[in-house]
Amino acid sequence: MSYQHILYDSSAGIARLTLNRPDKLNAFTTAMHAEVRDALARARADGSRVLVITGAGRGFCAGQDLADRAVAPGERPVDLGESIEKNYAPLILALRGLPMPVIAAVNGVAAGAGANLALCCDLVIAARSASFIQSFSKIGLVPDSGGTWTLPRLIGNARALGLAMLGDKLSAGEAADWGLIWRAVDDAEFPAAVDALAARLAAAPTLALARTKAAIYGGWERTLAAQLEVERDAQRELGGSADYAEGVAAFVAKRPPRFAGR
Ligand code: T3D
Repeated sequence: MSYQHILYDSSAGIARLTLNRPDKLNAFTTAMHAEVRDALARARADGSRVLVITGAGRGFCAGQDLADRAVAPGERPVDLGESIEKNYAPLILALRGLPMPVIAAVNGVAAGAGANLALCCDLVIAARSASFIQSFSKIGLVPDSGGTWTLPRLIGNARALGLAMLGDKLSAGEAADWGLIWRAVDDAEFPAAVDALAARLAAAPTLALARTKAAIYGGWERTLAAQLEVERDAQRELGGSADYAEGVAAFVAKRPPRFAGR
């Protein structure tokens, strides 16, 4: 598939997906959703060990393209439930299910589903000038793309409800202080910080990170006893992995490990 609305490349184990409709702050259209789906399947298949998602231009993503939602008086509105079912929900689940770390490199404003796309990623790093807006209430919707699930888990009900009901802009710095994201970094340092984070994760034991991600997200649904079983099963599997053997050998030899990701 050739891409009109995103950019994708993968090298040295690092896949980079750039939402590329900068004039519209990278708002999602149906066509862009299809391209992102394709790119995520590529990242799974092409040997990538980390995925970085970012936006072209001054925004990260402004959520759904609202120009596609305007209706003339008397015209039937688009079935938003169908749009969620076909596009937004599969996107969030695909990102959560990717067996590698996913970095949201939030270069600018992230609004609506764009904010929740970022927040469903495993590590969110944002430029200090970036911001997060749950803009749904401004247009009469609920936070979607996992927002009502993710926000209270990350920051508690009080802050989740404040953000969701008021739709106010939260700066990257505040988001980091609240524990909503991993880090906010000064704009001048942002590209290098993203590259360093991606390179570090691309050299990490990918299979162990994939199991870590699945265990942590799945843990919200389990009892402690059930979670201990998940950890046991993961250690049983990982104990037979090439990366574990390498990690132990490197430790004993007092040298840096060279993980193959399996
Ligand atoms: O519909 C479904 O399928 C259900 C799922 C819904 C998921 C959702 O995401 S609903 C929420 C949709 N998003 C929004 O409500 C955010 C709308 N955008 C804004 O509130 C503002 O643009 C921002 C706060 C994000 C940024 O403001 P600012 O002042 O920095 O930029 P701007 O001037 O508003 O936007 C720049 C351009 O991008 C502008 O285009 P123009 O006038 O220069 O041609 C603006 O119209 C366009 N743009 C920004 N966001 C969207 C958009 N165009 C279409 N859809 C957008 N969401």
